[in-house]
Amino acid sequence: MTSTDSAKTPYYLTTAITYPNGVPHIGHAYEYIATDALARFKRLDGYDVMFLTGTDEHGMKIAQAAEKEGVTPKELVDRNAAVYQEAHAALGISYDRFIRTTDADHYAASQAIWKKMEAAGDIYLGKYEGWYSVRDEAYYGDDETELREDGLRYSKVTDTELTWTEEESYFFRLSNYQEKLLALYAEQPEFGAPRTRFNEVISFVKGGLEDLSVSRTTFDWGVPVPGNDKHVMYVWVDALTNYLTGVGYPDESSEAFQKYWPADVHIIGKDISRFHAVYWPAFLMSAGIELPKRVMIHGFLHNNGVKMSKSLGNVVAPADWVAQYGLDQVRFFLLREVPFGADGSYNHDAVVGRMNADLANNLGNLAQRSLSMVAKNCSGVVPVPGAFTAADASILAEAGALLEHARAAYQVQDFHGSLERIWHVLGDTNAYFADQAPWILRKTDLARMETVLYVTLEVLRIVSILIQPVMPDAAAKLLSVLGQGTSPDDAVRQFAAISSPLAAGTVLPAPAPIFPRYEEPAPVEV
Ligand code: ME8
Repeated sequence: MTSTDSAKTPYYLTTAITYPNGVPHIGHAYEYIATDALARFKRLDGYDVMFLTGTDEHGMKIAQAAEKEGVTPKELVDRNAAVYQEAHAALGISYDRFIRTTDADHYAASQAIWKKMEAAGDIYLGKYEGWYSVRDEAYYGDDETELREDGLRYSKVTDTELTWTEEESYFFRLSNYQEKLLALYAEQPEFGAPRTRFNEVISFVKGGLEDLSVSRTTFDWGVPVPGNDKHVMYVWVDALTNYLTGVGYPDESSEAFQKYWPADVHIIGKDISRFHAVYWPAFLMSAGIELPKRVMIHGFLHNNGVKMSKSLGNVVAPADWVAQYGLDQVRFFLLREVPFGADGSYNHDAVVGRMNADLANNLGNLAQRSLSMVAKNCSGVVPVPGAFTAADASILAEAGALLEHARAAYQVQDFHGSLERIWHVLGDTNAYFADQAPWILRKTDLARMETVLYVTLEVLRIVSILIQPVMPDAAAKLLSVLGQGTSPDDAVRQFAAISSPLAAGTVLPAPAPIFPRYEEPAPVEV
């Protein structure tokens, strides 16, 4: 740690950890990219960021997938964790640690929290009888299940097949936590978001909580229960604990734990809100550990409105998308298209629409047109502006307000809202550029042309700084053609000095197009 780090405010954020029984899809990519954008924003804004992601490697689902393939669970997770790490690299995910729940320090953390819950009197041995979904690694109450025409029982909550399970099991006294959880939700209304999804969690808790079965004896692919090797922990006990392992738990006096815990935000999908906003705070309360500040629940992405599934063959690999459209384009599309928290849909035409309208036209063309005019008519140097007219001042004020807007939006994970506002300002700047017509001023009023070009470049500078978290490569290229440095230190400095205007006299490199239009590949002749 450098001396400057200790002066920075810590910010700890996490994604869910993925089951490595399959391959990553666009839904996973969506969560990684959103969390990554937030991590990048906070780093630029001067925070000391800890960003944790990884794989959830225990449990019956993994054990069954391995058995089907005729490999050991460890072989399966080693192979697939690498696939997930490649996906992270392809998506430009700037995590600080990729945790695997088979990491040795994670066993220690999981057993430590178990012992704390046990010491608090919240764990007892009993017998479990009920409906279990292997797909969800979750138990469902009778009223949450239904018998369907195929003779099988399904979860009404997630549509997954259930099996009747009876075994000796340790239980966690979740029933003791109903009032405490409701008090938490009332005292910290920001604990869960968005409100509609959080309200579903609250109603679930108001409906009454049953004790939770937290161990299994029918397989051994898990963290052993301390003091009883016949049992492994229920996979969610160990999975949720990853957020503690990632910052040094069980060593609560460690520098990492002291600095980063409690987490600022867990970013997760809507299917696992109950685990994060009910079980997790209850486990932590029992163990006497501080609670995370927020659980942000995003929606699901569907392929053209249809749920992704292997059997439908509509699962898109994130790396294929990146190869087809470009990394920054994919990151932008996912965060711009769907308000974070809502469900959304993607298809080829929607991606191309965003690429061509928002990126190539509204941003790329504006940059290309203004910068090539500066190259031709101002000797490639940022011109000195004259007195600003009302139109100039208005557009500069709009751009100048973007940082505060972005800060507020990122604080509540409203990535879509931040991008929407930036593109609104770009739309106004395009209208301004068209109204002012600097290509006509070139013949009639050179000084005025210089002012209009200056104002346009200044908006582009502010926009480039603020789109870095979403489109790091394209933003760096834009900053470079605007004569700005592009090292990580430059980025933090420029962000802090965003309100210092573009310096007239800055020498600009030759402009280069940043966002090419997407052209459909020509049909293959036969
Ligand atoms: O739930 N759209 O892992 P997972 C958007 N191991 N998000 C989606 C999605 C979709 N179509 N499909 C899945 C698990 N997700 C557990 C988490 S955390 C302690 C343990 C999201 O691989 C999903 O909601 O099934 C979750 O946040 C993440 O992808 C991993 O899902």
